[in-house]
Amino acid sequence: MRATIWNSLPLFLQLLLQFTVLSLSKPPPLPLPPPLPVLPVPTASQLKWQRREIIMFYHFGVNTFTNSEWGTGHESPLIFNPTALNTSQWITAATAAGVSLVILTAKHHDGFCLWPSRYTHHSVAHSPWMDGNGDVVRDFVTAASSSGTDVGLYLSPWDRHDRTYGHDVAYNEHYLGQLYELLTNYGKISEIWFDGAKGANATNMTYNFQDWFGMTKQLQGSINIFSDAGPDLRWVGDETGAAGETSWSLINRTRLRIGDASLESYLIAGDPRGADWVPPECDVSIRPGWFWHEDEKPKPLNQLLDIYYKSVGRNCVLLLNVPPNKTGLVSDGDIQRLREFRLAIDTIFNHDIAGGSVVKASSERGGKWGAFTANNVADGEAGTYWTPAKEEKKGGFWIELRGLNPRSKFNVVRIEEAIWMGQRIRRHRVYVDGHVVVRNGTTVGHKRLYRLRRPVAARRVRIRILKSRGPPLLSALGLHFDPYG
Ligand code: FUL
Repeated sequence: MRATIWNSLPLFLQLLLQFTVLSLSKPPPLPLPPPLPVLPVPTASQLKWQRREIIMFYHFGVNTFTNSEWGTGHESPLIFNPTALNTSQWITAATAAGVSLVILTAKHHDGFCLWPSRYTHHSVAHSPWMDGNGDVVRDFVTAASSSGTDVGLYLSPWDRHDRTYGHDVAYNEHYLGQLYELLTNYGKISEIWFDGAKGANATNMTYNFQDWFGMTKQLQGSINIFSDAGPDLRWVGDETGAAGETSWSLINRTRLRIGDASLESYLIAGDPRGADWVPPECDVSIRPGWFWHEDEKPKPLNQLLDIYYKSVGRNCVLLLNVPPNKTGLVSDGDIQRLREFRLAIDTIFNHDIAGGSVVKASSERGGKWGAFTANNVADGEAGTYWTPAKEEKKGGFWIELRGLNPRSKFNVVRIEEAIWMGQRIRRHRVYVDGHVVVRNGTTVGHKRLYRLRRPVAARRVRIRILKSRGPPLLSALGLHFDPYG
């Protein structure tokens, strides 16, 4: 019966019906997967470190009591006597500033150890503090872990106290012995600082860095090793808290040498052809000195904000030093400044004028129903990104925020790359309502912040990417108002 009705239909209707049934039963098209990464890419530990944005340093030791920056190594341990040392107070100061990783100078150049190292008499064990039974490193890691804060340690290679210094085998053994104590007795250590500094007249000494790095990774698998030459994090090349306008996480590790001042400009900029992912860390002190001095004061808020824009806003992590004082506490003035600093950052960045706006791009990988649409840059999700479908012949790739509220003024532009897929952007330009506001932009990286000269109101903001290592991947584009300028 059914066949009879079917056969009685005209042929064209039969074909049309067959075609409709077939196309309705076809499975929906599969979404395009992400594009290939552009190597090198960060490790999980490097990525975690980068997302912290601000971390904290504590310089504390005999210098705190002698009003000096570089101790001689001849200080008596008897001078180390903080009357009210409270590492929980240090950590509270850090968490109030939004910091999730804190680094302590376990041993500075003077060789005095803040833990009772069995390889020296020059330590807290021979000081009057807690009758020689104290351990600042222990107190520090305990206070940090009870607030969920990660810990890093600084162990100065240059040691002006130990008699083995200058004897290559003996001192490398001594150093490895101390490093072993720190990496095995204090739980998880997230960062280790191998400082390249030494005085011009320092005794000649060859450090066996490869032995140190090897043992460190063996004992703490997820640690990040910092030094002038990485292997995981590199010095930014200055101590002013400012990265370069061009700031690559890529570099060629084979070109680096610890303590070589001639490499500073290479360290600052990094290298777009670098084979290794070794991102820059910007270390700077909240005060003029690294150690506490009675007559010094914390930097004003606007200077700290400037540092933030020039470090975090240039693809770096800011390592901010806050030196505890003679009593063993972070001074009230520094705590107050840290609070103001956090409040200022939150005030500026918690409100994004671009949030939820319409976003258009030169093209979108997988089309407008794909997973890589332009809207991803304004969805508030760190893990999504826009990437184009194809090469653009003229003018490069572009992405544009549209339909912005012309009454909402902004003076900060924030651009973020999906760096877990490789750092790519080499040259870009920023336009506000068709006018160029940033002409010679270079790298972006984890975060690029531009402070405009004055607040503007606009309907459109466009980023043009003129040169890139492979197709660009933008994870965020934000517009903010900074009232502190
Ligand atoms: C430098 C050292 O000489 C300073 O005293 C300070 O520790 C700074 C973080 O690194 O190289």
